[in-house]
Amino acid sequence: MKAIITGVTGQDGSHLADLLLEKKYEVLGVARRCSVDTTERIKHLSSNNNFKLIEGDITDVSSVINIFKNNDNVDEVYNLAAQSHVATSFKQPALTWDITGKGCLNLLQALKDLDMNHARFYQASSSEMFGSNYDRDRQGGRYQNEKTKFMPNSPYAISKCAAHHCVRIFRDAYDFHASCGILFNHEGPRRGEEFVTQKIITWISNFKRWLNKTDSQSFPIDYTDDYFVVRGDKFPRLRLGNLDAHRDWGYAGDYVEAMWKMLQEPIADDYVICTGQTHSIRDFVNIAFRQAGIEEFKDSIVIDLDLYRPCEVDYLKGDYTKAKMQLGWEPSHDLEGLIKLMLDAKL
Ligand code: NAP
Ligand code: G4F
Repeated sequence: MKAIITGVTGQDGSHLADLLLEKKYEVLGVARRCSVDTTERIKHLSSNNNFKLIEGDITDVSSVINIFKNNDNVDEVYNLAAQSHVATSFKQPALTWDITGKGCLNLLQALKDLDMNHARFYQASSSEMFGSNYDRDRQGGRYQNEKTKFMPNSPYAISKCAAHHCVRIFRDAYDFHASCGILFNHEGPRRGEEFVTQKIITWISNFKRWLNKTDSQSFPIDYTDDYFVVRGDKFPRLRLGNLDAHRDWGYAGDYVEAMWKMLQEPIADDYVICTGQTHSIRDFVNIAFRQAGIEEFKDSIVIDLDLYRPCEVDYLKGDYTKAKMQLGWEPSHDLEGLIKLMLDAKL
């Protein structure tokens, strides 16, 4: 089997490449040219003969066409490439649209024009598409599943909705085997440091190192508005935005397994992938500080209004019943386990 992965240098792309290589696939990873090395997450694959990096950018139609023309026997295409940072999408909305929205159309249209709809297609849709919407269960609890209507709240989410509907149209109109995974937040040691979970975990590990270095057992810790200070040695306090938003956080390694399972189904379809549990950012902070043994510092976080978003997604809690029934998929990590995994990797 041969697969193409766009976004292979990202968190999910690197996990998916590992999974497909384990399953004896030939994997082609698409990476765009950059002035610095972006291949940290796939360094361990550099000597694997079944893995090849190819240069390409999904906003550049001719580069997409060339990739497919040169690999017209490809069995599966996974589109994971995106400008995936929601806050950035408010600052660079048109770029986000070009990559996260139109990029998906470029891939589908190229496959169609090249008569390559034999290749099964996966699109990385997102729980961000639900925005401020949810349904209620019999007890009044809020949740989102495949039937919940999208109400996007950011340029990123709008772009993902457009891509999601493109997939549906190519499935219905041109007989593509194309599936969307509506994935809720998923994290792990390979998560980028600009996302809130890894930002907190990275800060904790640096702070603990600083505490050890300064011999803070013997000397008192002073606080300024922005820093901890021990004997003139300063360490920046953790600055966060909205701590009240709720997210359904799972482990990225589990979620790429679901992507692969979707493409093995005889009929293409869309699936919600999540844990079914929700926690606030404040809960995440509390658990992480406790697990790291620095609970007494958890109230020293600086709330930075500049880190609030113009529009927020307040509450995400998924229902993965369909994925469980049809794909036999279930998450393996709860939030405690996920935080432990991320802390162990950093510490
Ligand atoms: P990520 O770490 O930000 O990775 C994004 C990848 O896209 C990177 O490899 C990036 O390459 C690549 N990319 C960006 N622009 C590109 C372009 N123009 N052409 C080709 N490649 C480009 O994201 P992730 O967390 O792995 O997420 C994977 C996908 O799932 C994304 O589409 C994301 O929107 C979606 N998603 C993620 C989550 C989550 O919680 N992680 C949840 C739902 C959906 P560079 O290394 O060059 O930047
Ligand atoms: O970690 P985040 O940046 O993830 P967000 O916005 O939920 O998006 C992630 O999950 C989506 C799936 O639902 C993906 F589609 C998307 O690509 C991405 O992977 O922020 C989580 C929450 C937000 O409510 C944000 O306002 O944390 C809040 N937050 C509070 N302080 C912060 C910060 N987020 C970031 N990034 N940095 C902060 O300092």
